[in-house]
Amino acid sequence: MKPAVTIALVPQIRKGPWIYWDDLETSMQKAAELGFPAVELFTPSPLDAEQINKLCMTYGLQIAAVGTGAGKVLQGLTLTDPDPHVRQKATGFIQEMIHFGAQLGAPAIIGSMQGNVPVDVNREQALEWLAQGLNHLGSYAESQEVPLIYEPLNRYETNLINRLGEGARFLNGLGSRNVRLLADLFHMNIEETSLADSIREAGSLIGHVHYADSHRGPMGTGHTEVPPVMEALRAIGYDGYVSAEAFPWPTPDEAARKTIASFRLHFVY
Ligand code: LER
Ligand code: MN
Repeated sequence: MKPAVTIALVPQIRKGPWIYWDDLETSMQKAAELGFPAVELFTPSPLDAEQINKLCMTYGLQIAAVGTGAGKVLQGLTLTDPDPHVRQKATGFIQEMIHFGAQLGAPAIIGSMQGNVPVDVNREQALEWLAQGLNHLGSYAESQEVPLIYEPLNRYETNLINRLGEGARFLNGLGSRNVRLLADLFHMNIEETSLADSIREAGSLIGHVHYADSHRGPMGTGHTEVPPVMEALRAIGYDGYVSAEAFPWPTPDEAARKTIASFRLHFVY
């Protein structure tokens, strides 16, 4: 297991749950100084991968993952839009983000780009559109030698799939075997009966973890019990990233410090 910290470069979502916000290089430098081995990027669109690779070499960092949610926030795209042209544009945008991430050795995450069951569309139809999107994008990611990460979100953000167990059943029914689950501890705190049991049940399907406390502050500031979560991740042999996607409370620097302190308290890495 390896810690990571998020950097968001989308000013329109300034109030969102990401730790660092401002300049990419300054944020990478700060993450490296605190001892993070990796950062996760949330960008409006693909950036220049060569330039980012250079920054990674300068600061000794890896890219843990790239988020695709800007496609929804900035362009209104989702994989379950009733309009086939919008679904196609959503798929195209995610494909570009997969390619961007793959050049950095990082998977792309499908979170809010999954959308919702649209009004006047039945649930089965929406899930079929989601499956089509994930199958196509999972195969594309495979051709780029990265997995694709699918994130169940809490009920206030999607009515498609809210729990890891449902997500696991859905992924097991796909044609593509290259899609993995994201266990976001904040969404799970709202939806799961037990964080640890859900992690154990999802097992090797888990490909990425978002690390935030019960109220989505940095880990250690809320009431999530971290030891059973870590024990479950160890038990399933999880060796991926545990990436701080949390509100920058009280400040980005302080939130990053609290996060790495929590990692150090609960992991040996
Ligand atoms: C959204 O709540 C979230 O958790 C992100 O990782 C996906 O956009
Ligand atoms: Mn998340």
